[in-house]
This record gives sequence, C-alpha cells and structure tokens, in this order.
Amino acid sequence: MTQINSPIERTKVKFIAGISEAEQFQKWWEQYPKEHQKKIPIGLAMIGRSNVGKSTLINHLFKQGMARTSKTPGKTKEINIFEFTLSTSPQEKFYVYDLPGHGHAKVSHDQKRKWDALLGTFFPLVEDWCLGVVIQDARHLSESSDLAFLSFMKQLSMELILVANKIDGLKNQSERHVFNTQFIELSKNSRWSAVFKCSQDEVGLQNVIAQYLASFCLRKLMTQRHLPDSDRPI
Ligand SMILES: Nc1nc2c(ncn2[C@@H]2O[C@H](COP(=O)(O)OP(=O)(O)OP(=O)(O)O)[C@@H](O)[C@H]2O)c(=O)[nH]1
Ligand SMILES: [Mg+2]
Repeated sequence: MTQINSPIERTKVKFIAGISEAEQFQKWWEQYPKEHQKKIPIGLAMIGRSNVGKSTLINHLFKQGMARTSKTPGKTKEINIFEFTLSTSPQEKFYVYDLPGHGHAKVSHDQKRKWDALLGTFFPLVEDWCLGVVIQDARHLSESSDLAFLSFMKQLSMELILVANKIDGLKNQSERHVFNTQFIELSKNSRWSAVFKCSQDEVGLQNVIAQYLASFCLRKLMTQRHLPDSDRPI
C-alpha cells in the first residue's frame, strides 16, 4: 500500500500563546479585525474529554513534545495556540488550538466556570474559520459530556470531524465488535463532515487525518481569497 505523507511542515511548528482568560482570547482574536476577513486565522480546534489524547494527537500530527500530555486528566488548562504551515503553501500560517478537556469530574467549580467562559468565548469567534476535531475514546464512545458538547454545538455552524481515538485499547474481538457497531451508529450523525479511527502508534491513520486537516485549511484559504476586498474603495 502507498504510504500517504503528512503535508504539515513539522520543523516549522511554533508555540504562540497559552490563554486562560476569555478576555485574553478575545484580544488575541481582535488583532484580526472583522473588516479584514482575508486575514482571519484559519485553524483547527482539538476538542474532547479530558485524557482522551488531544495533546498527544497534536504532538503526533504537528511536532513531538510540543503539547504537554499527562496520565492525569485535566493537564491542559489553557487554550494553547500553535502556528503551522503546509508544504503546499509554506508562506501561509494556520493555527491549531489545544483546548482543555470537558467532562473532568475532579476540576473545581471555579476552574469549570473559567473554562466555560473561555470556551464560550472561543467557539463563537472561531466557528466560521476553524475545524472542530472532536476526539472521543474508542472504548467509551458518546459519554455524557461528549453528548453535552454536541448539544452545545447545535447553536454553532462550525464544521466538525470525529476521531475515535485509542483504538489500540480495544483488546479483544468482543470489544472491537462493540466499538464497530457504536462507531457506525455515531458516524451517521450528519454533523460530521468526516470520521476517522486513530491511535498514537498508527502513523498511517495520523497522516490520513493530517491530509484532511490540510485540505480544510486550503479550502478555507480559497474562500478567504474569493471574499470581496474590504480595503478596496467602493
Ligand atoms: N493507549 C493509548 N493511550 C493514549 C493514546 N493517546 C494518548 N494516550 C495516553 O492518554 C493520556 C492522556 O493523553 P493527553 O494527550 O494528555 O490527553 P488530553 O486529551 O490532552 O487530556 P487533557 O489535557 O487533560 O484534556 C496519556 O497518558 C497518553 O499517553 C492512544 O492512542 N492510545
Ligand atoms: Mg491536553
């Protein structure tokens, strides 16, 4: 089988900022005023329950060691923003957002409120220019916080894909059978523009996902290029 290569330029990925307050994200976003839509950041948001492997997937797709990972849920406490380029258009910058996980029982009430405010500001701002990469644990698909997130997304038009992660954790035929049945059912949700399986050792699957992410970024770039030029005198 032909190996698909990743279009992401891994040596050029850069950490941009770690943002913990809603106002701080709003300020970062407002560097790109609405009137200059052609400059609005095009990006990818890694979404999912705590510990599902969002930061690990970022490291595999973009650059090893860049996002912090941990066995303990609740590791990512801020929106970490990384900048990347694609081999097909090296002069264009795109962004990947590593988000705090949802559904972590041990997080304090105050921390939850802060994250809700942060993400409640983040999603409506980025929705038109960002792909939501929704990561679920293959061993526990559609847990209550995954469903709550999808319900929240009903108000937004953001394009979403599903990644069923940690498929290496399906240990026997029976677990794989349960997963396949649930995955087929979940894939029928018309909200997904694509669905993928993945795990940290599956380089081939990661490269297929990287190709999809790149095609989203390039598609949005074309959309921006075809927007009317707001700087042009009428
Ligand atoms: N078996 C297995 N473990 C994985 C996989 N991906 C990540 N992990 C492990 O899962 C744990 C959590 O990974 P993270 O990447 O930190 O998870 P996260 O979703 O960023 O978690 P938060 O930052 O707490 O929201 C770590 O111990 C990883 O090594 C995978 O594909 N398979
Ligand atoms: Mg994380």
